Amino acid sequence: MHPALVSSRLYGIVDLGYTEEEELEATTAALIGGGANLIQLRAKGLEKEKILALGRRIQPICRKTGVPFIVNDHADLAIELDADGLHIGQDDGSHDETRKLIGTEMLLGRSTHSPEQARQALAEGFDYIGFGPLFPTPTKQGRPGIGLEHVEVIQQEVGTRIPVFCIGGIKRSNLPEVVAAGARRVVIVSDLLTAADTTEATREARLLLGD
Ligand code: TZP
Ligand code: MG
Repeated sequence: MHPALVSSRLYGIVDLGYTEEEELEATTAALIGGGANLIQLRAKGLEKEKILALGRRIQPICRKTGVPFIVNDHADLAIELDADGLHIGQDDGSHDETRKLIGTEMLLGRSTHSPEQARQALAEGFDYIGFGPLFPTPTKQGRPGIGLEHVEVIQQEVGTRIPVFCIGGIKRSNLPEVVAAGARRVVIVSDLLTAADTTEATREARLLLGD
């Protein structure tokens, strides 16, 4: 397991679908302050120049606090921003061709939507995976929830080798159920970003994840 990820439990995403541009630094700091162990910049539909500018504001905060900064989708932007990692989806190319672009140092994560895809990502050599959406979520429209039934087996088979972050519709309110189903690590987007106090919400999520 990548050393930077061994103790990771909660993966926070600064998603421009929820976060106002002016709030970028404050939201990043709030997620980190509350205990998020990784930060991703996700800006679906924005132009690359724009994402680059946003990334330049987030990256230094992550660097200063020692929290890995992950860029969604764009290998070139991850390189340009001197990010700690890149996250790609099922349709964004193979592990090997992406690894060639970003070099050996950066973390490389993959979204997976089934047990087969999770096993495949481990076999290909990804550093971590997202597994879900567990529940349908407005943050990723058009994808059915895969439910909790495979969480335990994937945590055992894949999650003991590389971090498995369960994702999709996870909230503080259902987190106990997700943990009881076998999840050890999670990504939570909207529940943290729409909370009245993101720092406090993040802290609560960390507590609910347990030791
Ligand atoms: N990939 C699978 S579900 C999802 C992504 C990016 C969105 C998760 O967001 P939320 O708001 O925590 O459901
Ligand atoms: Mg993608």
